Amino acid sequence: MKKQFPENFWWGAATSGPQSEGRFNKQHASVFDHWYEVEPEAFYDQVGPDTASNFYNSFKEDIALMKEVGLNSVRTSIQWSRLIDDFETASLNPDGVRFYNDLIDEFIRQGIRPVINLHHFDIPVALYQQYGGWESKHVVTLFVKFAEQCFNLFGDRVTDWFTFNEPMVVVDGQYLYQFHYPKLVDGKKAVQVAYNIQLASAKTIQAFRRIKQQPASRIGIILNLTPSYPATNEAADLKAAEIANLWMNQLFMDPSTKGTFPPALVELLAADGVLWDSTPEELAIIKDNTIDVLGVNFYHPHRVQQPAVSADSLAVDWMPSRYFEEYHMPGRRMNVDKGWEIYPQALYDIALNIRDNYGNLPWFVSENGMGVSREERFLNQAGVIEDDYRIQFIQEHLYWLEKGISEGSNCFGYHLWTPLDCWSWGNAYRNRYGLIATNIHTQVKTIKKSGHWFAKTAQANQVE
Ligand code: BGP
Repeated sequence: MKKQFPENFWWGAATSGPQSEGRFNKQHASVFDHWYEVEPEAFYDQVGPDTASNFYNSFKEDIALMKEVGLNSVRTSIQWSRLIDDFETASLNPDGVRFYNDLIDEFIRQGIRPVINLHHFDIPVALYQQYGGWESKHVVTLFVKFAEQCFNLFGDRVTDWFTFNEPMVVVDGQYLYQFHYPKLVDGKKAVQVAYNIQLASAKTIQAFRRIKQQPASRIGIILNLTPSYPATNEAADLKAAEIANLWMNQLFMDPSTKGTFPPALVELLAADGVLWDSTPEELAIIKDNTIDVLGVNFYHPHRVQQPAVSADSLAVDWMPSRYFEEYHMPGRRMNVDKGWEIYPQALYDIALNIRDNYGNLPWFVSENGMGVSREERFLNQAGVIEDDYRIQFIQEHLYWLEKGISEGSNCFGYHLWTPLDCWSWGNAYRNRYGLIATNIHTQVKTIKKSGHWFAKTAQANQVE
């Protein structure tokens, strides 16, 4: 059955500066440039952010391909370490200014709305080395200065801004579960980092409202929402799911939209002795500077259960996962290459949750996608990757999204991760997500079957 989407729906895709551009300005390194320099063997195929998908050199041709696959909007990010020369004063690097100006102009020239995000995990490594990165409130101040430069430089053309992509991944990856450099395990720091990022987001929104150049401009945050479903209806599993949702979803969602952290989470952290340092002035800034618009990255849900070992018996460093653990639900549908469950209905649950519990604020799917390895297996004789699994994945997610919209959820767009196969910290180039294939040796780009399908779907503004 055909499902029609609202008028002016955003049909788009998302990428980020560090994952697509390649290293063009060597004066400063982001944390990922540094990680790749010191530990290249950590990355599949040893392809790194120095090359990525060569977007810096080929952005004009790449944007033409994005147009061809039907995108009317694209999100990317501005790299702090590329735009800024001196992080303390936020003086500008001319190469960075030129590149991002040209990039934004080119998107607009080709009829694609540029959606700009300011932080995609890519803090300059110098700010780690000097201040401990997001552990420091001084870094919060420096980030706002960088953001102000972006609003002043590009705010005459860019109307859609986001402060952070997936702040939870910084907390989890860098401070708890060791999947992002520098791979620490420190619950106390993790909690402070979460707070500092939320503060940085609110202060950036405050600055944006002071200096925004166009009345229609708006700003938000991008959160990876992972609905946590309990293994059973028993009280202990329900409790585990409640805490998982508080930590993984509400920690950023509530202060970003309502201006306050969820009281149940604050109580839990305080009882565990890991609550952040905050001041009344900071909390007032968070309260007064909520978002205009929300981006939701959705890949997979969580299934959780009560942990086998009770929280009290764990004398180790504080970890949120002492209150919940993953439940391997029998029969769940998996993307085996990535190890993530495929459960499109969660997008409907998210849509109704935003409608019912978050004032039905405007939102869009800012990432959703399917990473598959060795896609050359699916090359046909004409040299096109026949990625029917990706088409099916998108179709199913759009089906549930449209159902949420038709029941009143205020969703205005769907962005796939990602336009061009690109690099990532967790994955390098192992699993490919793009509508357009990138040959990492030649940097030749070829539209996949899903790209042709996406163009038709966007054009019709409907999915079958
Ligand atoms: C999201 C990130 C993206 C992207 C994606 C796919 O969490 O915002 O940057 O990388 O996940 O993940 P991966 O590349 O690790 O498979």
